[in-house]
Amino acid sequence: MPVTHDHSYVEDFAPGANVLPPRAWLDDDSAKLPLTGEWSFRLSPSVADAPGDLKDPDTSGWDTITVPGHWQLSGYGAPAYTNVVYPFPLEPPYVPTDNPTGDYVRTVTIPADWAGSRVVLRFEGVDSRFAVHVNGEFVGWSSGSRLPSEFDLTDLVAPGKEARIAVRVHQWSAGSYVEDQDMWWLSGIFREVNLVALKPTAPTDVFVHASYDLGTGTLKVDSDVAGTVVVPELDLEIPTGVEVTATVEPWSAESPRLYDGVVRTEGGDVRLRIGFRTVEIADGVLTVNGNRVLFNGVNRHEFHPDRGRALTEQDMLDDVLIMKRAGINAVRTSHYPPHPHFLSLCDEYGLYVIDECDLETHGFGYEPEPPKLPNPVMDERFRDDLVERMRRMVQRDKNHASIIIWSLGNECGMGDNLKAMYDAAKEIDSSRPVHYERDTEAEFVDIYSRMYTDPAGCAEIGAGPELYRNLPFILCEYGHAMGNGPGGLLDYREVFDKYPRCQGGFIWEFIDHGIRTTIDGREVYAYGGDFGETIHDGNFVCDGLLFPDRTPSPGMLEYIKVIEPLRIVAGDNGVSITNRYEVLDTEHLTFAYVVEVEGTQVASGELSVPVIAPGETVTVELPAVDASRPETWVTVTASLAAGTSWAEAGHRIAWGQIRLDSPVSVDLPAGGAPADGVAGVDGISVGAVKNARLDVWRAPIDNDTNPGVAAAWREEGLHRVQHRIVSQGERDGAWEVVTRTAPPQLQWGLVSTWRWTAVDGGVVLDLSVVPEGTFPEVLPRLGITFELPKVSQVEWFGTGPNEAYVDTREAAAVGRYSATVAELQTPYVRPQENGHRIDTRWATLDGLRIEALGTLFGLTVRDWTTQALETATHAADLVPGDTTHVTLDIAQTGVGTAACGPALPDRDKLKTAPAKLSVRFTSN
Ligand code: IPT
Repeated sequence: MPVTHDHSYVEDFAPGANVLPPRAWLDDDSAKLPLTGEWSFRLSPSVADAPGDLKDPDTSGWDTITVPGHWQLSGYGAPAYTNVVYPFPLEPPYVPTDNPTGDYVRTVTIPADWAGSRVVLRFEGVDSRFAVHVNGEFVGWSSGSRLPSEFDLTDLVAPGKEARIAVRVHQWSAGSYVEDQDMWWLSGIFREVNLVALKPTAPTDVFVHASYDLGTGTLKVDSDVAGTVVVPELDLEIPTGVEVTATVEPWSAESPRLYDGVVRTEGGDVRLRIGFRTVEIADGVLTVNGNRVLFNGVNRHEFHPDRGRALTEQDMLDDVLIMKRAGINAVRTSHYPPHPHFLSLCDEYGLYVIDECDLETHGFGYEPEPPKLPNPVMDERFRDDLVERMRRMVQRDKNHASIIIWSLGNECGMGDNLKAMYDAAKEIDSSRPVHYERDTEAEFVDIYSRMYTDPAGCAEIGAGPELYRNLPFILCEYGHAMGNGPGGLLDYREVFDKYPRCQGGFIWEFIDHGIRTTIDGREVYAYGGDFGETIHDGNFVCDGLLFPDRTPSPGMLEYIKVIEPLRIVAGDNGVSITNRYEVLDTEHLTFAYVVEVEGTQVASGELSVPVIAPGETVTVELPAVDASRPETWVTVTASLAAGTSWAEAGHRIAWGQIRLDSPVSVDLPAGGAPADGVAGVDGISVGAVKNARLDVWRAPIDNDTNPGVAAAWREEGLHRVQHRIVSQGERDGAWEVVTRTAPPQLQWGLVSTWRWTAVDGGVVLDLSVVPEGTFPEVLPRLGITFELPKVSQVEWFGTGPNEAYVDTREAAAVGRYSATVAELQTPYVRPQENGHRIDTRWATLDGLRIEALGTLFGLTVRDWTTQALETATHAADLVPGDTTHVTLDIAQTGVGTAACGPALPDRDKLKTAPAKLSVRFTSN
């Protein structure tokens, strides 16, 4: 079929054509006809193939598709993931001719009572560029995937008559050059579409200005159609455009006080939810209502494993509730404005928002020099589009109390277009500061921002008011949560606590973007490459605190503990409790204590704690307990006294654990007769223990792989060591086996002496390991591994209930726990080392009891080998066999965040050195 359609708009630098000026998202009385649901749909593989029949398409042979949605998740084409790189050649504004193009057609009847109103067709989000035809006429086109677009159809439709709407959506466009965010490329009409009737007598744009100062709120509501502003709770009734003051309670993330208001006009009402709050920057500190804000934030992409970025309101609520329950107080909407409903939820439940524009051009590089192409933010041809994107976001979102900062976008380098965006934002709204991280010298931004700086680097900024114009400093991204991690979060918190200017940060990122699909008959969460992409970035798309199904990963539990609003630690003669809230005292909390001896509860009760004001610390005496028994621990918990909109009464807000006894070192048992049948490295027979060997390898975690740590370990041969029995025989009352563990070809080794001593009901192993030769400086782990016939239940006394490593142990409490082997595994989307429980005192694995004598061990139990874990590409690849594999670590290297961030600090590395382990094996 000949192409009669003009597609030149696909490669146009402009933001759109015939699009109405941007305005605020309003809860108003305008009649709406939702166009969600089924549309006729046809996908053409390229623009060249897209039929030229849009004026009057015959849709009889077409499929149907559900709007909102992505066509790649509705059975057409496939998702593709890249982080920085563009999946098409860089030659703006051109895009490949093989440009999947989806046609959506739907017929609606314009309600008869819309006569006299302007009829507007509103799209909340279409990826990436689209043209609209109505009743055979070309209406216009727009771009900016995560921004709304409106078209005036008044002259093309008639009330009471049918209107045929045809929307042609292109996967790639000139707009794709500025939408290079780290996420799946997913196309289509993925947010709602509405037909709206705008009465000439009703407002179409309203701007609420509501500030707060020392008990007084100042309110002014501008409206394009004059009316009366009514706030019943404040007894206010004032004309639009007039400023008034009243005694109010302020809005903040912790106390999200909203006042219902309404703008009354002849043509209808606009409902308002007014939050009085003032954002200010003075002396290097950003304040809300005069209080320093500490951002305990996350970067949130919109994601659902089945729906992609087409979220339901329930998905959005789920995210908000998860955040509130976790103590998260801030969201950066990386890297585009979210669905407007999400922002309304942030107003209502209380979350500070950095609203970020739909902009990233990472693949061009930050400062490209000729002959490289300029980055679009330096390229004048993109300016109108970029400035318009900023205006569209600020106009849409300006009435949300939760938004306290605008952000220009992410990872574009520097260029004049950014300054123009900054100016455009300020022209509309001067009340909010503007953020942009790549303004690395703080030339024009209002907040100094970095990503992935190490704690020492943050401290340097904190200690140097002369740096970066003494602007408030945030980490817009840190604590990269890919796979097992992030480790070392406490180090950041200490810096944020010490320097007022260091105002916290936003973990990268909230959720893993694994797409639920089936590979080889097994359900998996797919990542880059799983859909046959020729260019992709693998599992870098799975770097969230939540797994794709929104269950928390251990990283989330760790973050919850690190940011908790109370600090509960040992104090002089009791427990010291610090209130770290911004505005709340502790009146809404109840305190309780539990005393346990070796994990068994011996006392519990309520703890009477005086009301603690923000920033204050109290020390409370603990009830008298007999602290003579080993492993006597008291756990103090603060919980919600009453239910809130986001959690039930009893929800845990903070906790702390204090050891009451003084740990004593345990005497190692004296030697006895040799254990029967102990055969050293080839398999000892303590009960059913088989194949005890020294273990130095872990299935590399993402934080080992990406910075090349794992590659260096492989160079040292750590992944393929061999074992040799050097000698064995009875010696000094024990069966002594000397082994040497070493990799092929290399000359270093670990010489281990295994002394097995029979004791009542079992055997004691005293292991000592001595490195020799030019050994690697750091080991992934050092311990022993052995096999058992399939174990069903594991009980242990140590840290838990979740996995804990040397740098991710804040959320782990000392206690007695029980789990199946399956429950001990953490299902990272790409399998890797997991499930370690640091500082285990003893464990029982069905009939076998293992007890630490002296140094505690790290416990790992799995139904597959480390090698199986290492070679699996998705969690579903791991299938239990008949054998359970147990590792007792003397120590293990920490996990860190090096997949994107600073290298693991030396402190958390396991340095190769002589080491010892003593454990008793008995039948349970
Ligand atoms: C940083 C990006 O801003 C973010 O979108 C994401 O890609 C993250 O990295 C990695 O997951 S950019 C990085 C080069 C510091």
